Amino acid sequence: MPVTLYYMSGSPYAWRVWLALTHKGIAHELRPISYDAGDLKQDWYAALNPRRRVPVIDDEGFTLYESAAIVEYLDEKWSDRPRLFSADLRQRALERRMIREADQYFAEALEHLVQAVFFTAPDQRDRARVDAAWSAMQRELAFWETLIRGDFLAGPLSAADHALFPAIALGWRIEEQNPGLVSGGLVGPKLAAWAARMKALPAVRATWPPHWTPLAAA
Ligand SMILES: N[C@@H](CCC(=O)N[C@@H](CS)C(=O)NCC(=O)O)C(=O)O
Repeated sequence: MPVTLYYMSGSPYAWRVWLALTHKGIAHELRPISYDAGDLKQDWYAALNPRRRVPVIDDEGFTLYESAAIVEYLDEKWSDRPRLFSADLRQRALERRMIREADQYFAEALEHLVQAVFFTAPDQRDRARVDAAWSAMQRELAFWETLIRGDFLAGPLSAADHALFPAIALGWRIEEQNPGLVSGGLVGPKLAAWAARMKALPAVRATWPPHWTPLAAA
C-alpha cells in the first residue's frame, strides 16, 4: 500500500518528505491540503495532526507528523533503499546536527519572512519587519557558507540537504514573486554551487512545486 503524504505545495517541510519518498523510490500518493479552504481547521485533520500543520504521512494506518521524524522513519523502514543518513555514527550525527540547525535557525528566520509577506496584505506590509527577516536569513546562510563540507552540506548527499534546500528555495520564490521587496542575495558562492547541484538532482526536479516557475532544463 502506498504511503499517503498530506502536503501543501511549496511547504518546505512537506517538500522534504516528498523528496525523501522520491529519492528512496517509496510508492506514495500525495493528498493536497488547502490552507485557504480551511482543511487544517477540520476535525479529520486534527485527528491526523493535532498541531494542524503539514506534512503528515499515513503508512498502512500509522500516521506521523513532524517532517524530520518522518524522514528518519522512512529512511529506517526502507533501509535497503538509497540512504539519507550515513551508516557511520559520527557522520550521521553531523547530518542530524545540520537538520537541527536548518530547522532551528534558518527556518525560524524564514518563518518571520513568510508571516511578514504571505500572511500580511501587501498594503499592510512592514518594510522594517521584512528587512529584518531577510537580513537574518542572509546572516544565517553566510554561516552555512562556512559549514558546508563538500559537494553537499555534510559531504555526501543526505537528509540535511533535503532540509535546507526547500527552505532556501521558498525564500527565492518570495523574492521572485515580490520584485523590489528584499535587497541583496541570499547565498554566497559555495551555497550557490550547492544549490545548482541540488536543482540538477532527479528527486528535486521531480518534486519541484508544480505552481512555481519551472526549473530550467538540466
Ligand atoms: N515542525 C513542523 C513544521 C510544519 C509547518 O510549520 N508546516 C506549515 C507549512 S510550511 C504549516 O502547516 N502551517 C500551517 C499553519 O501554520 O497554520 C515540521 O517539521 O513538520
